[in-house]
Amino acid sequence: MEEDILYHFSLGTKTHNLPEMFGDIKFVCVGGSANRMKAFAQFIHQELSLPGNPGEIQDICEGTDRYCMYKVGPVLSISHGMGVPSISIMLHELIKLLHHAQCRDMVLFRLGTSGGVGLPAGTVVITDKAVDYSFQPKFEQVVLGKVITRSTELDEGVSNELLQYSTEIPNLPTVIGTPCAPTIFMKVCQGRLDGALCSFSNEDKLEYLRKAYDAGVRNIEMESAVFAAMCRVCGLKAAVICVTLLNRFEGDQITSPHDVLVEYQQRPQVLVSHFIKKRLGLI
Ligand code: R2B
Ligand code: URA
Repeated sequence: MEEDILYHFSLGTKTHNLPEMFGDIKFVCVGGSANRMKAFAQFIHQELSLPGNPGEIQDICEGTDRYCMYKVGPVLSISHGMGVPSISIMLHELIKLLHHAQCRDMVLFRLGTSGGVGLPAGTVVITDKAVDYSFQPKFEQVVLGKVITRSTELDEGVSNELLQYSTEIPNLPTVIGTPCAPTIFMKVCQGRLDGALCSFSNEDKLEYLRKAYDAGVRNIEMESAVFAAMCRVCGLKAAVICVTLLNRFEGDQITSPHDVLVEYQQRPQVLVSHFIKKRLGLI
């Protein structure tokens, strides 16, 4: 392409010098919420002891309100919204951005939230592979009316490194597990009884969760399957780190107080920050 406009980032190959802006990126961190990814960028700024005021970091995508993006030294922090369509649009533009910027040897992380399956709230789950609604490690997409199936395995080396670092951090209960990532809506596809519509019983729900647990599923969220599939097919090293907000065997509604949920959501950030500092030789 003579020119590539990354419309949802408000960036382009003719309007911006992408190699100069992004060429030194080594760690790309994505997560659903714009505020959380801004907080992560500010946290990493402090953790890496970078010059300047973390409170003044600029949203690179401020020309659009679709996603937010912050660059902090070699770390890029981006929001992706909720669900497969939203994260897919972001990932297509992100992967092209990294290509245009000639970035090399990066690691990508999804830092997220999830419902635990047999795990207490606050547990950090590092993903080995994401599974679909039938607990298969695949992501299916319809392209030109045909189903394309892609593998959802993540980088084993990065996941094991993260697990090892988790033991060095206090109060960070962490496991390696499989998230179930049904591609559609949180309430129905995750077997919740509290949707506006619900066509199954509590027994049906518990039976589904038990089957999931027996298949190795330890949490349920919405984006890791497409994230894993796209990174894998593009040859990018990637990991998914999601904290559980509740144990789905015990309920469907997220009832923990706000401050407790905020602390839970910092746990994946603390782990990824530790990984980045280790890789940079800062600790
Ligand atoms: C986890 O949390 C969100 C839904 O509440 C969704 O983005 C996900 O995967
Ligand atoms: N995010 C989800 O997708 N499901 C949950 O249960 C909690 C957070």
